[in-house]
Amino acid sequence: VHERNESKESETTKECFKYLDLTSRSFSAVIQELHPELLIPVTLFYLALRGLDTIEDDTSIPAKTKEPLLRKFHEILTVEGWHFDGNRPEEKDRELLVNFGCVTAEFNKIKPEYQEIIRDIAEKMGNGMADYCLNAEFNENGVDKVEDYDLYCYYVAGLVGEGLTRMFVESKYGNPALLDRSNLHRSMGLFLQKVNIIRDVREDFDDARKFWPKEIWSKHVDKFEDLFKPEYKQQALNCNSEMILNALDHADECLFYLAGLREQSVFNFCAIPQTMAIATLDLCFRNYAMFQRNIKITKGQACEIMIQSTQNLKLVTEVFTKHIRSIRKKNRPEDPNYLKISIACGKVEQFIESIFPSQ
Ligand code: PS7
Ligand code: MN
Ligand code: MN
Ligand code: MN
Ligand code: MN
Ligand code: MN
Repeated sequence: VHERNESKESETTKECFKYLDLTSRSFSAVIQELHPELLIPVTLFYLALRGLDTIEDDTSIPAKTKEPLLRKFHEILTVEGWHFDGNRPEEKDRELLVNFGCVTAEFNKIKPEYQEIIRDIAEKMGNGMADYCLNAEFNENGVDKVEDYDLYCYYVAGLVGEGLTRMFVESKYGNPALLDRSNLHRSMGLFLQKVNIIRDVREDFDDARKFWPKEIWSKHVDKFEDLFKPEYKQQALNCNSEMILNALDHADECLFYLAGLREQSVFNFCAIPQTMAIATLDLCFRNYAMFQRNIKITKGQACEIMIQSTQNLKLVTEVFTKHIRSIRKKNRPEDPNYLKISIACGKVEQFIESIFPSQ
């Protein structure tokens, strides 16, 4: 929709886009097509939170260093030249924090209203991350109740939905009514985060991180690690179904949120991750490979989804309908959540039917 004008960009702006490319795979392309008013603010928002997450994810940083870093990260954003080289060398996005000076330099140049939104969300997220990752119980046993799972996802993703919504409204490219619907922007974040946690279960387990709540997995296996043993294949699949059922609950609110967007580049930016997420959920449903290795939708599928997600809401709902039907088809009566999954699919289908009646 819009194109960056590289000839007019400063050196630090170019550096920020370099780190956007290096750290995001999926977000970089959609962010770079945002309306010029939002392009740099959203890029800096992304890089700030990516920096915060790179500190959170690094288990080699001792708690006494990590806690103040997470809690004070929002203050660091305005400290010209601040950077951090305390990540372990293998940490994926270490380079971003080593060269964080380009982010702080650009941060001080954007409209104070955008600075304030980024600062506020980074403060809330950093404190939320600190509460979790410094809790011994969470580190040893993972997430306990579904309520704790929702709160963790709210800190790392629901808050991103809030911050982006505030930016859209600030720029006048978002409907101010969206600000009063906190359940909607929270669902936008939670749906993405939950799909990420479902899909990455194997990778996270290999890193000794458990995000699936005990309240759910304990209904299927005695120990979390049993999910990865071939003799518990059916239990693992049923547990996965219950996690997917939990995530599906957010799908209708995501579509409702998308229905409130008017500007095309903002719509595309918001819609693409959501259609990718529903396609990923479909790929994961009753797919045992998830417990053995990392799975991903194919490049071809991703391309097709991108095209369908950058037109209008009708085509976006068609992507959702296609994957909801596919989930329904794979649903099995032997699954303890068979009925609930069928009802959850029905709820999404009915919502779509209410906005686009078939006759
Ligand atoms: C500011 C665009 C559009 C209203 C870095 C976009 C990690 C799922 O942990 O690398 O490496 O497996 O796949 C993004 C709502 C957040 C939620 C969250 C900031 C949608 C730091 C995305 C992204 C709100 C915490 C994927 C939340 O990362 O995960 C901007 C509206 C960052 C959004 C993390 C995860 C993002 C995530 P990991 P990924
Ligand atoms: Mn993290
Ligand atoms: Mn991460
Ligand atoms: Mn990551
Ligand atoms: Mn993940
Ligand atoms: Mn990832």
